[in-house]
Amino acid sequence: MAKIIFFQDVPFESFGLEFISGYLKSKGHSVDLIILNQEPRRFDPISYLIHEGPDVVGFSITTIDRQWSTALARRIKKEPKLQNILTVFGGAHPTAFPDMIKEDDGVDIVCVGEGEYALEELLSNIDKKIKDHQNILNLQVKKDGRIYTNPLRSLIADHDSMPFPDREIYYKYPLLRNMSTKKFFSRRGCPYQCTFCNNHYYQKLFSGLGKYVSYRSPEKIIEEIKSVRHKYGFKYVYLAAETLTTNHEWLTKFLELYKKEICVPFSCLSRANELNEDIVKKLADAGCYFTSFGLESGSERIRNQVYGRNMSNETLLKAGELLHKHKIKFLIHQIFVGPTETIDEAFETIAMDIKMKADSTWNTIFQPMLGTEAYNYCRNNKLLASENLVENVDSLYNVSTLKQPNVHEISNLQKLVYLCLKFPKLVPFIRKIIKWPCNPLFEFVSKWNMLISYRLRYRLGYWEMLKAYLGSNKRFG
Ligand code: B12
Ligand code: SF4
Repeated sequence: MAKIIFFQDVPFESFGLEFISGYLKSKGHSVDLIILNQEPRRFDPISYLIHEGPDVVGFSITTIDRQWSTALARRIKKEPKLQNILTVFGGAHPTAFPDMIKEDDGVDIVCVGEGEYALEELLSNIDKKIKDHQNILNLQVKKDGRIYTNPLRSLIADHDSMPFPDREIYYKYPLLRNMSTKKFFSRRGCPYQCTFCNNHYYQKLFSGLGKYVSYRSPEKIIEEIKSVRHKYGFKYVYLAAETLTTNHEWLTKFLELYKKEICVPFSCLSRANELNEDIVKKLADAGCYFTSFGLESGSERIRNQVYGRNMSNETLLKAGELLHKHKIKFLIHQIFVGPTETIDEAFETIAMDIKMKADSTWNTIFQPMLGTEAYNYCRNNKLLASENLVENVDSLYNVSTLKQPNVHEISNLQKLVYLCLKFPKLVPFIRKIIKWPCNPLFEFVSKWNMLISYRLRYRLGYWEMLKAYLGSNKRFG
């Protein structure tokens, strides 16, 4: 049977790859994954591939992965002993920007949207010695210098009938296997239209192809949690979906089952407008110790007009109160250097953090992601410092790709949020020092904040926290 090897640069579990691997293995194909920074120093991907002889090499990439992944693909394509290997790219970046196939000569195939069926068809073709893959739905295929573009197939409708995500490909690495928190994925898609996120254009891209927001059944997730507990064990559970709290009926059923059958403390993502007294109480009652949600900006103008969040300060403050009341700790996600954001508006974010008494904050610098409305807004308003920066950026925490007043000051503020939240009296002083050049002290405060947030979410011990941090520094998220 055909063999595929995926490459990833740093250690985190990609649900996309776990779902794909589960499905491919159920059809008899051989799947492996290499996490480059978890291999010994002398590890050479090219020698490894020559030794293993896969048919396909796969990359699941977001925009920040474009550089390292296409560089490796180019090396593969140049190696005379690897001429039969096909390189396939899928995930958020190729879905938003399939044209990468034209720009990167190391890329043979890109997948737009879900990859389970498309990859299986490709591997089955290989098994049958079929060399033409130009007609596989969801794929764009390069052959003899021509690009063949195919329509999209329907979205997977019945997730319960699919195999469980395959964790084996990740858990051969002790760092991931031994994490005391294990993650579970409950649904695909998100119904909101925040302008900086991929979901609004996915909703358009997949319109007419089935339900964009689709849930696994509570029973099936509980079954998966039990099987992971039995096989690998865990102390805590992280229920990862863009937001767990959208559908109250589904959630109520899930929480009842969870409490009865699993009864282990868990954390989740939520959205402030989805939290009312009833649901927060149910979450707490079922063992939720931590949730995180987006404030994004303390300025209602930036939050609602620029980011399309459609959420008032009052809603956010109410959510904070309820979480405090029911003793669920919370982290606030927020974005600095948003398009047209002023210094005063950035300080409105700090004021909201303090008012809400957030337990922690997760602070990124705005990046206009290809395909999003926010990207178009920046391009149309000539806010992009360079069109290319967007594709070449490899961190969301340090560099703004916008040209507008106060980028320097607000980028510094993004690094000092921790101090503002812990010592509100320092805010006037921080207003002054953000004019200084960025320096190791600012960087340290920012890193410390990330460590603390990570520890809080996953209930890590200090040692576990440090190991996880060092392992995934660049993609901490
Ligand atoms: C969970 C999640 C994470 C997790 C896991 C990341 C991962 N790569 O799986 C963590 C917390 C680690 C994370 C980190 C980051 N994330 Co994130 N994350 C998500 C989230 C909320 C869900 C992803 C998911 O699991 N979906 C469910 C699975 C089943 O779908 P999927 O991953 O899309 O995979 C399917 C297809 O894409 C395809 N596919 C995927 N890979 C491949 C590979 C091949 C070869 C093929 C053929 C097909 C294929 O088949 C899969 C199954 O159908 C998405 C939002 C979203 N709606 O996608 C953002 C999202 C992917 N993240 C995003 C970002 C920006 C990041 C970070 C850069 C943030 C940061 N902190 O620095 C890092 C980058 C990490 C990385 N290198 O990938 C952006 C990416 C935008 C872009 N254009 O790049 C998204 C889209 C959110 C947004 N802002 O819009 N993230
Ligand atoms: S709620 Fe979160 S996942 Fe959903 S569209 Fe907004 S930013 Fe994206």
